[in-house]
Amino acid sequence: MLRKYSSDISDDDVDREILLYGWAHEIRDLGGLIFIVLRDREGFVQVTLPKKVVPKDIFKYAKKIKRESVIKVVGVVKKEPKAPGGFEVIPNVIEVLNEAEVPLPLDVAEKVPAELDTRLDHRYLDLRKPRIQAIFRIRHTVLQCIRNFLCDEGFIEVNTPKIVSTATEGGTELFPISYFEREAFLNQSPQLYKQALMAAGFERVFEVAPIFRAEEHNTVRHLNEAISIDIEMSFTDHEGVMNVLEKLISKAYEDVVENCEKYLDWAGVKLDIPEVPFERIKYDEALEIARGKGEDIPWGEDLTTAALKKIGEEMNDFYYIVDWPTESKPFYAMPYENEPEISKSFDLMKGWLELASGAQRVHKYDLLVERIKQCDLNPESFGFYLECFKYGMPPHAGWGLGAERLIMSMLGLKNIREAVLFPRDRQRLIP
Ligand code: AMO
Repeated sequence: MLRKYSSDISDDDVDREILLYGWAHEIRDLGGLIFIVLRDREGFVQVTLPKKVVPKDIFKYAKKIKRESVIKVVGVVKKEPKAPGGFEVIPNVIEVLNEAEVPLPLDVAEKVPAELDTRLDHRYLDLRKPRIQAIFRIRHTVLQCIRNFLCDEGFIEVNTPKIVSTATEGGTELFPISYFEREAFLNQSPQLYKQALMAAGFERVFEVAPIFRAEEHNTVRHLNEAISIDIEMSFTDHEGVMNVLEKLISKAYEDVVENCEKYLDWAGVKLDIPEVPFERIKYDEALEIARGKGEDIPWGEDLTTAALKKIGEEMNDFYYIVDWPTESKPFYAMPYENEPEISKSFDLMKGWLELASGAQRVHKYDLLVERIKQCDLNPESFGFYLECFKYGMPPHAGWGLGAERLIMSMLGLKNIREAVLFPRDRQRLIP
C-alpha cells in the first residue's frame, strides 16, 4: 500500500484503505470515542476511533498513545465535513513507531505559548509547528526561484572560500580562527573573490553561502552567521545590477504567491507582488527626511536605525537609497568621476530594513590602492586581490542580499532568528 500525505486525501479515497505516517499532534479521549489528529509535513488528518466500530484491542492501544509520538495508521477514509480537510480515517491498524516522552519540553500544538529562547533551545520541536515549517518551505521556494532566475539571466553559481586571510568589509566584525600556524578569519563576504572572478572572465557569477560577522550587538536584524546571496556582473554599472535585483525580488514574490498558497496560509501572510522599477531616492534626500524628523546625522555618516525608521515611514514598500557618500561605503565602491565624494552605490530597503547593498566597483588599480589607503587599510594585505586589477579587469558591479532579511521582511517576522533553522547570535552557539 502506498503512503498518502494528509493533503493528498481526496473523494477518490472514500471507502478505500490508505496508509499514513506522522505524529500524534492532538489526542482527544471522549470515553466512547477517541480522536487522534495525525500531523505530517503536509498538514493534518483526523483519525477517528468510535468504541463500537473499531476492534477492541486497537481502541485500548490508542488510549495509551502519547502526544508527538510517531505513528503509523492504516484505515478507511470517510467523508467528515467537521474534520480538518473534510475527511476522517477509521483505523484498522495503529502502530506507535516511536513513543514520545512526557512532558514535552515545548507544546507543538501551541496551546501553551513559549518564549523565542525556549523555542530555539528545542528548535526541532518548534519546527514541527506548521506555522514555523511554513517559513522554511517558503524560504526554500525563494532560494530555488533566485537560483533559477539568475541562471536564466546567464549567471553561473560559484563557491568561494570561507576561510580567508583578509577582511573585506572594513576590518572590524571578524571572527579569527587558528589556521595551522597562522591566523585566519571566517569570511565576512565573498566580495574579493567574486571580483576576482570578473578578472577571470566569468562575467556573471552568483553565490548563495554563509557570511560570518562578529556583530557584538543583539538586535532583531543581525545574525553572526547569515546566508548572503551575492552577484557580480561585468560590463555594467550600479544601475545594471539594481535592475537585476528588483526583477529578482519581484519574481521571488511572484513564485511564492503562485506556489506557496498553503504555506502562506499556515504563516498567516498575504503577499502583494511588488512592481518594478522600485523607487530610488538619493542619500541626500533620505538624510533630509531624517533630519526633518529630528534625526541629527552629519553628512557622510551611515544612516542610524532611528533615521531609517523615519525614512521608512515616508516610503512605500521597496525602495533604493542611492548615491551614498564615498566615505560611508567600503573601498571597492566606485566614486562618481565628476563628484568623487559620492559613490555609485545603493542599498535596497523595505521599510526601515536594509535587505541588500551593492555598487559599481572601482576597477582601476591606482584608484583602488588610493581608496584602500583612504579607508585606513594596508594595500599589502590585499595582494592577490590587487593583482587582479593589473592585467585586464573589466568594469563591473554587484550586490549582496541577505537571505534571512528577505524572508523576514516578506513574512513580516519580528525577529531575524525566526528565518534561520539554527540561528547563531552573541549568546547562542547551541543547537
Ligand atoms: P553588506 O555588509 O551590506 O554588503 O551585506 C549585504 C547584506 O547582507 C545582509 N547582512 C546580514 N544579515 C544578517 N545579519 C548580519 N549580521 C548581516 N550582515 C549583512 C544584509 C545586507 O544588506 N560586499 C557587500 C555586498 C556587495 O557590495 O556586493 C556586503 O557584504 O541583508
